[in-house]
Amino acid sequence: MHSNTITTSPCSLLTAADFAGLAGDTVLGAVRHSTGAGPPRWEHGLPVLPLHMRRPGEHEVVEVWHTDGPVVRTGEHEGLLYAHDGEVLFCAGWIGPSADCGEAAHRAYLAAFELVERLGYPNVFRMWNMLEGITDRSAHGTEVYADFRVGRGRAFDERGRDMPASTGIGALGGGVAFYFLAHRTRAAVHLENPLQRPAHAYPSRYGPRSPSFARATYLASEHGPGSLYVSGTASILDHATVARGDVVRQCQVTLANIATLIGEDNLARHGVDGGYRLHDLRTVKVYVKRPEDVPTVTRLCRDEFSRRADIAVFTVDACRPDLLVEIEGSTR
Ligand code: 3EB
Repeated sequence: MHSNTITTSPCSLLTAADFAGLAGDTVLGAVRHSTGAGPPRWEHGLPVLPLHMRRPGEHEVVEVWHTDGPVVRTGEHEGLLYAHDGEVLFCAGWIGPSADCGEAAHRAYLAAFELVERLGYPNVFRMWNMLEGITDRSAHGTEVYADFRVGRGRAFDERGRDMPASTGIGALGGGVAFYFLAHRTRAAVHLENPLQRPAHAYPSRYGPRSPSFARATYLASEHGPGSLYVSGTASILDHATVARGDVVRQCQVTLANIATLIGEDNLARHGVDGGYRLHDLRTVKVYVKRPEDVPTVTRLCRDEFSRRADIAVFTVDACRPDLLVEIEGSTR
């Protein structure tokens, strides 16, 4: 359906040692899921975001966004570190610990939108938001995740921007951090899931401002299959959490949600030819609330996804206290 030539940036999930051994010229940017967080920094001239997503004893997972572009340019804009290769932009930012992350999220997202417009990568197609104490109360007595949604939502409204695929998930420390990918052209299709109410239309009982994200984003390619980016997906049907307290069923509902989202019927509904199955997701990140559920969830996911998929499991909270598991993924 799209005639633009698009290359996308494949992702892999590596150990720190494998990351250290990579040829630098294949990397656009990276996220270190480690035991400490902080502002994005330069490593070998490329932007790297350290996130506190691992517990003591868990090995670091490095999420690497690759490039085959011959020239990677880098820069900094209001604390955001970025790299771009002529097609894709990787950008990372850190809000850090604060009494109210809403105002900071508003500023950070406005800076991000300003950057992508100025650099000519207007199409933000995937974003991640990691929030320490996501379900805690902030100094205002409101929920941290609610404060964040309000600030982020205002930035989307003020700039009239499309809502892309996203993850909004807990972190073990470091306040709020985020990173995103943007494309030079506009050939992105933001997908909704017929089994789930669009997040921006959740009822107000979940808080003051519905979250601003799509269930997935599809990028077409002239040369072959496109790329699909699936948002953090949970055991939510319509707007309600289902299978409270039952991690096996939550995992099954989540996987079924993703299967419906990426399947042929739903893509056709959005004007996209073809369809995907769980086996086609080659980079998968799984978030599990309770450490004791990790073996069960890992086994269920290994059974459903391809043996060729990179799968990483993180033990962090999701945005609703009753969500025990959340899963995201992308094709390559
Ligand atoms: C949900 O479906 C679970 O705020 O960016 C999933 C993906 C969730 C993204 C976000 C939140 C976000 O509502 C939570």
